[in-house]
Amino acid sequence: MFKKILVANRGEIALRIQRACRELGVRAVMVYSEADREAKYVKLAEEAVCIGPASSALSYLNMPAIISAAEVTDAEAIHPGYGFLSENADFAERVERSGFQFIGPTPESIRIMGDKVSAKQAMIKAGVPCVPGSEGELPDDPVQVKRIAKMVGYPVIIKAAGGGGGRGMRVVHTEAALINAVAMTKNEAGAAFGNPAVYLEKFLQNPRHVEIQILADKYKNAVYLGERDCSMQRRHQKVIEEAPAPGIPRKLIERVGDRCVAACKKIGYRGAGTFEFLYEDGNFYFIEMNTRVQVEHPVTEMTTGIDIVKTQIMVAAGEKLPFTQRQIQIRGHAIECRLNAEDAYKCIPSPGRITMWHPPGGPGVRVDSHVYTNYFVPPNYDSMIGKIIVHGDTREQALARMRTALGETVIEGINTNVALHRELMVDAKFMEGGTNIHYLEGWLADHVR
Ligand code: MV4
Repeated sequence: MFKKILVANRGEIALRIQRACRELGVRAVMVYSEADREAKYVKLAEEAVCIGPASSALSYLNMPAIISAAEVTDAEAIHPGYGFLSENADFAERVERSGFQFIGPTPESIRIMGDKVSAKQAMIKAGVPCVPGSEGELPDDPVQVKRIAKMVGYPVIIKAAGGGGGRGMRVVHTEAALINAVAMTKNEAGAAFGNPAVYLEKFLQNPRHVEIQILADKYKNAVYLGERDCSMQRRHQKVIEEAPAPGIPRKLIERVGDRCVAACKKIGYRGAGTFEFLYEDGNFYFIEMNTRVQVEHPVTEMTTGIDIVKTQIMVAAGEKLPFTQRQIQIRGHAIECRLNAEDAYKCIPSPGRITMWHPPGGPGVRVDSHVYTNYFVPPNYDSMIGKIIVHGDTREQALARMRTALGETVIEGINTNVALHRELMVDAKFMEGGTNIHYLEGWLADHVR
């Protein structure tokens, strides 16, 4: 095992990784920007290094500053968390060329999955079900583009190879609009991602977002840890996640999970990863793979009892996966509510000083947050200030525990979305389970006040 690793992130995930290190007996070096001097994990740290000013570009995205921090503190590995440099193949490469272990997949795996065309091609080859479409970059010839779209059937969606997470997409309903839409998406993609390549898919109108968590070691062992339903989102920002996904047959999850595991083995994937799918009318369609730990990993930790962050560190250190697929059991139901420093309904960021922080507790309740009473939420970063995660024997029990937990939660001094979560936990459609990716935006439109 490593003696010391550097945590190249901030906020609740920095604290989460620090906790995993403590359990493993690994020293954690924390990095922080000038805006994060007062963060809890910095105060708790045995070692912390300031890597620059508040601006992300000059601190958490500053590769030389982060690698220098690892050098001066004699760390052996770097954990990138999520966001920032976590899915930057060039960073992973520079980390490894500087003699450190990158806690994540190889730069090559990150690069393949970062290009959505090559990711999809790898998945088709590995037998993972994908959305019907162009099976590669769209050709330049408009006659061929029209032929592909006609075969797939309208509506279609044009997506940038360099996009992902909702960036660089355009829906097309008719052949008359197709060629212009392709040209516009290519132009925007070239400017935004430095890569004008686009591909085409059948546009699914009312899908759910269901993703499969995997873990893999350096010896081609891989397992899946079940699925998460992340359909409750607004503008591609997830708000509530849960596991298992309500109403999806276990046999179907097992079939798709096995394909994800086979794909990991085939491409030599290592570390934690997530296969994102759209789920519609009983079918799974792969869309993207995330090569990092995700915000919503705790719901999977609570239903499997597996510590995903510890396992990431163990497999990066060269250990074998400590469990087989047969040993993984899904128990009960978990729900996560993301706490954001924002207006509950208008979703406008609300940074500032938290004058009172009373997190909930009790059986089956977990709070992952780096904030505390008198903590100042800086305006420079994402507005998420933490997460409440609950576990119960059934979805109904998990919902009851989340209602209780949200009822106990007191956050004063800033606006938060706690009130939104309280309303959603008693919403009839959400309580039923299985709402699609458009549900929350519709709900918010109906609840303007
Ligand atoms: C789609 C789709 C419908 N059909 N692809 C948005 C984010 C990116 N990961 C892929 N996205 C979508 N791809 C096809 N063929 C609808 C979306 C989509 C979406 C997906 C997941 C979660 C929220 C979403 C919100 C709007 C659109």
